Amino acid sequence: MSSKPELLTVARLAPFLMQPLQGAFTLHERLHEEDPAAFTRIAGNIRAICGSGESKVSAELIGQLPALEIISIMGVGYDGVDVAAAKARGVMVSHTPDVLNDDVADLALALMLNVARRIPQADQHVRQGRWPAGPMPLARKMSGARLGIVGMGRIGQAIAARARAFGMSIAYTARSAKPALPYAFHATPRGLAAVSDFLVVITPGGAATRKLIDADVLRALGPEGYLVNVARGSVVDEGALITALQQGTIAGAGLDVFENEPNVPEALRALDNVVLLPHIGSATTQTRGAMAARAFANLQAHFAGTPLPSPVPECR
Ligand code: 8YV
Repeated sequence: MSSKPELLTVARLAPFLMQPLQGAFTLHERLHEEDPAAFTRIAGNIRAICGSGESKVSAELIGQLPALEIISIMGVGYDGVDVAAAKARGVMVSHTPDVLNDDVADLALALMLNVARRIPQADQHVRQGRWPAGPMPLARKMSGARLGIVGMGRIGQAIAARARAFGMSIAYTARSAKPALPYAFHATPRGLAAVSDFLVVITPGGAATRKLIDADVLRALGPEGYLVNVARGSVVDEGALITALQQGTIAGAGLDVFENEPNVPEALRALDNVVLLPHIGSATTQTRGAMAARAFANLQAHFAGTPLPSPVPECR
């Protein structure tokens, strides 16, 4: 019999996380989904869960695991975890903030440039041999434009720092103003959208921000405005966004996240004024390696009885 703690994975985890996990734990890989009957037999032994930012860890799953002590998420977002249910049971929840700030901020700027300068279409213009027949239509300048950031946390601030180098004016909305920052605060996304050329969404997902960006906000952004979402699909009303893009209510959108990943509505895929990415905000070798190391370090610390490097705020 192994004396290693038993751990349930609730996502397809990268090999560079699976390898250390295999060394330290007896793993049950997504057994709750793969083989529910076998899962029921071993559920009482599970002491840890490891998943990704998109993983669902419901109150029901937590309820099936009487020996559960910790949920380690490899991601900064943990909106799929029922933290209240975990806390009620004394189960710790950890995540991996900070190490992905650069990558997600880089990607936000890339999406802004790609959608405004129509870089995917320009690439196609060359590849498909259309250049000799004539130039591309002119695009939209990004430098010097007005940027509105929805959510001014660590990644929001990293986006703002980059946008400053582009000479953009920066404003934001958040739960509360951050007087230490040199950016204009707006109380609502609608008010912010009305004074923005680019509206970038980088707020946590979950019930508090569900469909925060709705038809009203998009109308305020207007026909010259671009929406970029590198947060969670749930923050944007996807149906309202598709209508706004189809009708020219806004100029375009750059999206790394969607309501029902990995499924992206056909209506969105059919549009020419969007750039669509498969949730790659943190997807570099360097950053995913750092996230995996942190997710593992949280587990190690827990089972060593030492403080976790990065518990979620609710568990601090
Ligand atoms: C990843 C993310 O998609 O950190 C998050 O919240 O959404 C992403 O970085 C994923 O969690 C990687 O495991």
